[in-house]
Amino acid sequence: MTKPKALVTRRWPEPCEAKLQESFEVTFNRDDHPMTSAELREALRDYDAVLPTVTDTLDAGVLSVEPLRCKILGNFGVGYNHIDLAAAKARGITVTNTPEVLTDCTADIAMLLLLMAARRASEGERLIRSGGWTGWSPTQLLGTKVTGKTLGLIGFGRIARAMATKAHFGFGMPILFYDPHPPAQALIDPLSARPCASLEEVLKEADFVALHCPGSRENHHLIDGPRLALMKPGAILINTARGDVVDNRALIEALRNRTIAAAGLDVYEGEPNLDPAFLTLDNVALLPHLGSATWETRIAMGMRVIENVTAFFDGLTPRDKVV
Ligand code: 8YV
Repeated sequence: MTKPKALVTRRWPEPCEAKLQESFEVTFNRDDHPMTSAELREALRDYDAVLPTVTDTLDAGVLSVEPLRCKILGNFGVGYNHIDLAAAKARGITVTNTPEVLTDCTADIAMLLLLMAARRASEGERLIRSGGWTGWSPTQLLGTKVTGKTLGLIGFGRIARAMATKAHFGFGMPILFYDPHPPAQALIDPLSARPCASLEEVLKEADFVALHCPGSRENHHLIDGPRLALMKPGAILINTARGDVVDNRALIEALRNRTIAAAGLDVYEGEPNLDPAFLTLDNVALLPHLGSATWETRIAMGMRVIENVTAFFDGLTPRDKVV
């Protein structure tokens, strides 16, 4: 039997690339460049399966290609805001993602950013690297205590709950959350987490606010200027979800005017071209979309994509079918 043809849009860890080749005739993007719309359109014409990542914009225009050969988009990642699901569905293309395997590592990055922003870690490292550190002093780089402070979560899915577990049991943090589709009570109770009736309630009450909602049209600029203004003056915002969940200009203003104390960001509007004003602010910790970036997790993500596309070509419903 001939193997289905698959295109991997970006380089994967080697064990995943090797495994994929066992069952597919695979083309790799050897130099790992982000693919253009034209390349993606060509891929949809030439391959049975296209295995994209967050850097591939598969919008209605790209998905309108004729003739269409692609039958499945096996996304390497849990978020699929870069794929127009309605357009994929209309073209009869199955879409899968990779939930669960990146939950802990993404929550770890959210916790890392929380600690970095609260304890001014980036500023400290910059001071040392610049050669400007003249020694310890009682008032140098004073930050905000983390232990015992209240953590507010926007969205209470898997990653938010993993973050809550680390914060609550590791740092004694009481947990608040807002989620229009909350999980089962049995998942809330062990964390002693308090559901809030509105997003605004979380913003007003929490010392740290971490965003864990999906990137989507509905959540575009969910955190805007008026909502940032509701946060406590000493509060810190953490975003490991998607850049456009936050109005980045409004956040820059809030950080500049110290309406909030600080932020920790892993994702940006228009990334990798983040607003240069972020680079002028000391009270923001910046990471380059590292949420799931561990060997263990990236290998597990690749293997999960392989599991999904293999099931699909075996005539089964893939475990992580989105549409
Ligand atoms: C991925 C992520 O690395 O899975 C997601 O949604 O944001 C990241 O952890 C990236 O999206 C890969 O496509």
